[in-house]
Amino acid sequence: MIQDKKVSFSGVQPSGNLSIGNYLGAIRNFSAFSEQYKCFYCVVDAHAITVRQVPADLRRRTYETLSLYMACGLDPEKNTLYVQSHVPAHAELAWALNCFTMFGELSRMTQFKDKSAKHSDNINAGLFTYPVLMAADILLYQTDVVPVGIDQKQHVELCRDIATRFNNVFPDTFTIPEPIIPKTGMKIMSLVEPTKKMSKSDENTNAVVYILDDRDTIIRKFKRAVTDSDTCVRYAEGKDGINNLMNIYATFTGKTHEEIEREFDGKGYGEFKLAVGEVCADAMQPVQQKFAAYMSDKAYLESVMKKGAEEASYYARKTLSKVHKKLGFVSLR
Ligand code: AQP
Repeated sequence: MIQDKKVSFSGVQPSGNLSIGNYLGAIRNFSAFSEQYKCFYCVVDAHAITVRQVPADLRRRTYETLSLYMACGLDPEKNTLYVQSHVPAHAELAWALNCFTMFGELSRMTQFKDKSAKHSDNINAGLFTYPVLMAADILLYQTDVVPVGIDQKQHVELCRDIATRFNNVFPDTFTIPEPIIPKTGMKIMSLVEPTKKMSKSDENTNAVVYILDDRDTIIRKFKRAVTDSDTCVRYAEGKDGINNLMNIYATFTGKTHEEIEREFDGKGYGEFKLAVGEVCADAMQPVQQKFAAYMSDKAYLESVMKKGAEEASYYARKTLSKVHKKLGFVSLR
């Protein structure tokens, strides 16, 4: 609890142009917590370097991700918005937590398996211990809830295990967090390989709809989305492409699968795909306009980063000092 409020924490990596997966699975849900919770939303640049990044791109995307947070409705006066590398306590707590995390646990993480297969030339220790840094991100703020897409559920569960293990040795150190997974939009799939998650770092840009894609590009990508040889818009096993498009349409419109099936009864896939593209483009337009305004004011963005880093550091240092004291580190006053 901070100031009698429960705490919400989440983050997004500036590892590519943000996708509608990041938007529907995570960012658009963040602002729902702003009134009732003390919210920390972080641009997790330290996580991004587990995969090689072009430094200039990483720097630009850090500003862009912060701008997107605000364009999606996060008010920096009501939420602590900051950049992970500006708060060194994240890396410091991660070290301590590494010593409470088992090799076997990290070996079982599906994201590690996927990313090490994808980046077989660079299976670095950071990629392996990524979930420990994520646990530190969360536990530093005595977080109660973590709004994330379902792909991150396994990491939040590991975070809970690490915190519980630490608390068993040193009672009352960490709050045990709960993942909050949205009912719809929890896993948006690739438009080209709909059995695979839509990822911002996918090399095939047709597989991903980016938040900042223009209207024509969004509609073109949906028109080309892989479907099946059936012609009927219905949610069913084996219809991964259509199921994904129905989920995207449902998440943007709030309609159920049954309502969507009725709406497109007797209509072909072409008409349905166009409708999905249009609702997505309509939803992205105001976000894009606000994004452009924020990006044109770098000084303002830096002032938000600075204020956020100061606020976050204040709470992070409190937890870190508690941890160091419990571990037996000597503190100098
Ligand atoms: N396809 C998705 N559907 C629903 N939610 C998603 N998220 C990511 N992809 C989808 C959610 O977005 C938040 C931020 O994710 P991240 O940047 O920390 O990393 P990620 O989960 O690894 O996302 P990407 O897009 O796949 O990034 P890359 O390509 O760099 O690995 C998280 O809450 C995540 O669940």
